[in-house]
Amino acid sequence: MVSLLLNHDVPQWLPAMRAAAPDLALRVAPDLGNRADIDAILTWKVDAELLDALPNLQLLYAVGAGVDYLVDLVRQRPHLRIARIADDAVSGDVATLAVAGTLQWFRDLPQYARQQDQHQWEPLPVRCSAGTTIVILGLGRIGCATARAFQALGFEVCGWSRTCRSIDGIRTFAGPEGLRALLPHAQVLVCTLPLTDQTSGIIDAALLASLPRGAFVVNVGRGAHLDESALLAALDTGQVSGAFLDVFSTEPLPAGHALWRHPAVRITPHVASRTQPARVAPQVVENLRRLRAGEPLLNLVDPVAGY
Ligand code: OXD
Repeated sequence: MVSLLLNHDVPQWLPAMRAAAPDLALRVAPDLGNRADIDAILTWKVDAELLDALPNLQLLYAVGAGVDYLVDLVRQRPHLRIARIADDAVSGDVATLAVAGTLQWFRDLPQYARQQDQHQWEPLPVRCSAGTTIVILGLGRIGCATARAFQALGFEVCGWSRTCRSIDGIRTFAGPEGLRALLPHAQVLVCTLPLTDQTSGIIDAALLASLPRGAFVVNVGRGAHLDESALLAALDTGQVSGAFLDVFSTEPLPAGHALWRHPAVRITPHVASRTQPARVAPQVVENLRRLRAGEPLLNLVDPVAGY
């Protein structure tokens, strides 16, 4: 068996990996033991120095939903590969938060909470999901799960991705032209994109100006997708009527940041999903078996595309 270095949430991962593969040779960072033995590292963010200290390292196992933290490291070290976890529970959890963040705005729950504080019975106009268009940016596993979740609630759902994707029952668009065509219809814009050189800063002032007036913005991708100053400006003019943000350009979101106190912004502290080690340890073990056997690995990241 190959040797795996655990470099993330050891209290959860160690028992999960032991249960899935009792014979697996495990190391727990920072105790590397004989560094030359280590073939793979299971990690979220990782220091370049650690990778460079492991002469026989071949594989980075990414535990997070996004792999942008690892891609540059691997581009500079072409002998390394990245495998990612593939788990519908993770995509489902991100979808759930995107839907929850949207619905609280869509059904005026903050306003009703304020009214409840005052014992006020004052019905607001009811918005109808049929006829409301949700645009999902990114049609990977998470984007598809999110599109399906909104679709199940009766919204009109359209999806956008860099390259053409066809998804049963969802209208899909691709490339810059597809995005330009779609934005004027996006009453709700949900970002589930991977962070790459192409998608960094994609939600900028020009994009926000292309949305229908009063649109709602959801970001469960990465903070760097969104120009936060442009969002604040668009909120102040009413071009955007609200936002739900789980990710930020700086995390934790600095105390005193204007987003904290904007009344139309709802914030969660990067909690869209957490990989459950016990669920996914068997797929990690299978990939380590393949690594040892020289067989093709599953769920590899393309370092050129960045996801
Ligand atoms: C992520 C995660 O990649 O939280 O953002 O898993």
